[in-house]
Amino acid sequence: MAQHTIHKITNPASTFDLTAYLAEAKAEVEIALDASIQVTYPEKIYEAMRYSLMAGGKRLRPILCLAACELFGGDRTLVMPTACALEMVHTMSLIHDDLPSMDNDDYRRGKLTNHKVFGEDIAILAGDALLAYAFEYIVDFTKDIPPHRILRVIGRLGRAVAAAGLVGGQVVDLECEGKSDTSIETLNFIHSHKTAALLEVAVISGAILAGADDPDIDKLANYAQNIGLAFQIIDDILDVTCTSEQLGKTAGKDIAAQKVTYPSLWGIPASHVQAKQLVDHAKSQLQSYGDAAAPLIAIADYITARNY
Ligand code: GRG
Repeated sequence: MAQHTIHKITNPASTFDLTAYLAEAKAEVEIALDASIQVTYPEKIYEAMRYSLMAGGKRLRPILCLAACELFGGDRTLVMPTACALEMVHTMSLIHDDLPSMDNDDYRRGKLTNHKVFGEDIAILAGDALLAYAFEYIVDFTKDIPPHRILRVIGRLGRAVAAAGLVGGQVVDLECEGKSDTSIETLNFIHSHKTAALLEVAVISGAILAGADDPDIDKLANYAQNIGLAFQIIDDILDVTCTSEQLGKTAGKDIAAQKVTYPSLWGIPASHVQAKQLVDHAKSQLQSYGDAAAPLIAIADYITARNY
């Protein structure tokens, strides 16, 4: 019975060309992001915002938003402003995470970090400006969608970045630096807030804007929380198995900061097993959607297969 279920879940993704899907969606997102911010007076801040926003990255959060919208029959152009806003929020969180007062990193996405190029003062302000602009951008550029859906997305995005989301996760992460007795519960709290919360709002905002109902949104939230934790487990593994060149940021940071991570608790092989279980659970949430869920199922598999 279990084997039959797994066959049904993985089948749609097996013939699905994820590489082509990701390349096409990423190219569309890059064009939309490039058009989202023009450099005007005072140029320095717009240049700092654009520097990090256009620095590359997988664009996973916008792509999840587009894929969830398409699952419910929406056209991806309708949610592109929200997809861009998600990347703005993600980018600002990376800028602030890299600051000397936080992770103090010199490289991100293969380039010097924002504060290394523009100075710490401007990097803080570039993050602040990207965060505020993300909300403005959703409001000003989302067209042909009922306002109550847009309001719901704005509320969920606010919650995902504030103390109940990224900020809360980051606070506990900072508190745990150097503490070798950090529990698995605390580690899960950190990453369900720091990493999974934004992935969750990325997926559900696409679904909300496309008109999905509450049971569907719950399933997608569950899917996203599970891929979020799996994503973080793989991130922790890559931090110890990859070089800085491969990662585009300083490798080995977790050990240097004496952080408890999934591989430090479980070891690498068991961490892979846990990540796969989370991904299988994520995919099981999408069983009822059949072939239409192939992109989201393939993205879940990619989370554990990725090597950067
Ligand atoms: C949100 C108001 C506000 C402040 C920021 C600094 C901070 C509070 C939170 C830290 C959030 C953080 C950096 C989480 C890590 C998430 C993560 C796994 C990032 C890497 O994501 P990828 O691999 O990166 O998708 P690319 O570069 O591909 O986009």
